[in-house]
Amino acid sequence: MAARDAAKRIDELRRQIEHHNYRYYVLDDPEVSDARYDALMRELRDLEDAHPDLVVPDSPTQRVGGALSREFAEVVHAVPMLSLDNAFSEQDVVDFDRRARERLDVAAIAYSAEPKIDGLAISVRYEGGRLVQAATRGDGAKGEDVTANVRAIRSVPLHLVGATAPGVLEVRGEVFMTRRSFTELNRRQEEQGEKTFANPRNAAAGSLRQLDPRITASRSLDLFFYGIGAAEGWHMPRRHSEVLAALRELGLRTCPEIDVVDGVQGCLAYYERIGRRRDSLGYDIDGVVYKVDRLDWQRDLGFVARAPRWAVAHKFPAQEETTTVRDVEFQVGRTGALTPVARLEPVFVGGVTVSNVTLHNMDDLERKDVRIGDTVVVRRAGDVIPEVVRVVPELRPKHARVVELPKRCPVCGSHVTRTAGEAVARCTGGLVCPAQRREALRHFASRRAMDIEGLGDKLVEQLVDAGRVETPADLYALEEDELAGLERMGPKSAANLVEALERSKQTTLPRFLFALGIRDVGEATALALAEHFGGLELLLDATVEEIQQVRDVGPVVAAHVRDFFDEPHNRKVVTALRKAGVRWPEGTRTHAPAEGPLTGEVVVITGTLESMTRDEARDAARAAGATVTDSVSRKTTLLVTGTEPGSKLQKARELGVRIVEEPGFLRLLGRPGRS
Ligand code: 9MJ
Repeated sequence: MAARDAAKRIDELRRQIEHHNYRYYVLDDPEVSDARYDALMRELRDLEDAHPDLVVPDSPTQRVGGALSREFAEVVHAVPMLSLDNAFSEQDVVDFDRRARERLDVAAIAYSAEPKIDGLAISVRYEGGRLVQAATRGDGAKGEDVTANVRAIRSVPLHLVGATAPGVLEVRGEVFMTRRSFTELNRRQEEQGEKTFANPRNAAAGSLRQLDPRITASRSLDLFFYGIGAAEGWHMPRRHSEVLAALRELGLRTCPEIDVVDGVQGCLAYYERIGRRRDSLGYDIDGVVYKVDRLDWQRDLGFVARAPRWAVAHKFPAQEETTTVRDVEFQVGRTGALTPVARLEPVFVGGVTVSNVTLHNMDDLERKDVRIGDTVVVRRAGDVIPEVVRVVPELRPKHARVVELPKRCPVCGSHVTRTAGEAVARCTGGLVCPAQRREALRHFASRRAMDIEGLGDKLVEQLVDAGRVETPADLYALEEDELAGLERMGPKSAANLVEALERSKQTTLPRFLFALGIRDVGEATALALAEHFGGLELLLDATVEEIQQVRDVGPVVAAHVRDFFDEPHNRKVVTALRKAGVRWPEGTRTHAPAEGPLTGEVVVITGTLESMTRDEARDAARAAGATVTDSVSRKTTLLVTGTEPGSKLQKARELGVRIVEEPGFLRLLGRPGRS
């Protein structure tokens, strides 16, 4: 291409690219796809490569320059950059508004209400429409020259839009990083073994203060403008809100959440509104700013020290604070899981005082390397449960103590196990641990376990609260008289319960094993264990390897079984239960005869059946020789469907499992008829 044509095309491309930047960043309304935009940039770059003499510093291709060799130069702000007074309560805002009205001698003030972006204040100077300088706030009077880096921020125009640019315009705004860019940056940093940033603000600061603008360019910073400093040759509007509108027309991006509100009530309503949306904005804000909208009133109000009397920052409660870890204790949950909980020096964060915070499990605690005595960053965002974000290693005292998993349960003294590959540590005293008592008793009495009719959740709770029952064995010592005295129990139901307890003693080994509540031992596993060992004695003394011989039992479940019976407390309860008269026919295969019409089938039952309950259907299938499981897998050979079968049917179809409906199932059982 001839030089003349090239110059023309280059000019055109630059104008188009700047226009698309404006549409994208300021209006948030792009006209072209990213691909089209990239194609324009590529064409411009190619042309400039072919005609190096046509390259100018403020071409869109020249945003990112080479590295600075020295420190940042000092910049004296033509008009000092302000700081804001803070309001920490509604009362502070009410007082601010009252003082302003009294000084102005007016009844009501309209305010520009703006999110307070949690970033770094910056001043950008345009001369004749061209970006010539950008500086940090510094001490307000002078800052650092970060022009090369601010040029690398894509939402900052290198040229102002429109034919009549002001002679001089210094605009003020906040540089920040979106949460998404922050997460992405930290991911990259981690991948490359570089240090990660604690929060988006630090990441933005670290990225802006790079001597090499190529690094800044790679870190996706953003910028919202919110005011002006020096202005020459500019028609000054009458209101702050009009200044913001004028900035947008010049191609300068402002925060879309900014609004004009009436009086202090309007301010507080805005605060509530933005506060509710705080977590969904995509960037961090630490409060809202109210500015008297009329500029003549701003002038009348003036300044105290360096803060204006016409603006105030209404802060949100901080979402992150530091405090120290006094101790770490372990709580035991209903299922025996041990949870480390940090006891903190109480700290006010996210609007509440936090003195305890869960560390979830040992993996989490070890990954964060939390030690007793450490200083930690605690975060509470919105209604989310407070958490320890990280330790501040620089503040770790010499005597900081590593947290160790207790060998014994802090509640019942039983052994604690932590299976390799599992994050959670557990108390093995399933039958005796008070923390697990209710759950254990409920399970023990349930229909598929010992089937103690009349012993519901409420009653279990009453008996435990009254201290009458600690382990399942204690159930069998309950007497009619004392039961009759309990709330909502009459003599009749007491007699019924004692009878049900008596009846439950005659059980089967699979039911008994299931009733013990051994971790991961469901009905199918209990049955398999019972069939394999034939009786309890052999199982009690079996090694992990021997237990693993049982059908469908892997190393993890085998370890749970072994741990359970290794715990003396549990064995004592088993002995006590047998002493109380709990018995089963030894050596027989109670539920699964070796042969039947469904021998070899692995059956799943789903949906509602008409002629029997699902439990009855499972028993019938087992009695017919089938193995019954809960979920459809590759091993499943037969799916029995009732009405509303749900997702299991879909899965079975995908796996090509044979599917029968109720009549077909009854035929297979050898009892067709009804239906
Ligand atoms: C922030 N940080 O978003 C001001 N700010 O006005 C807004 N900061 C400010 N305004 C005068 N929206 C001094 C600082």
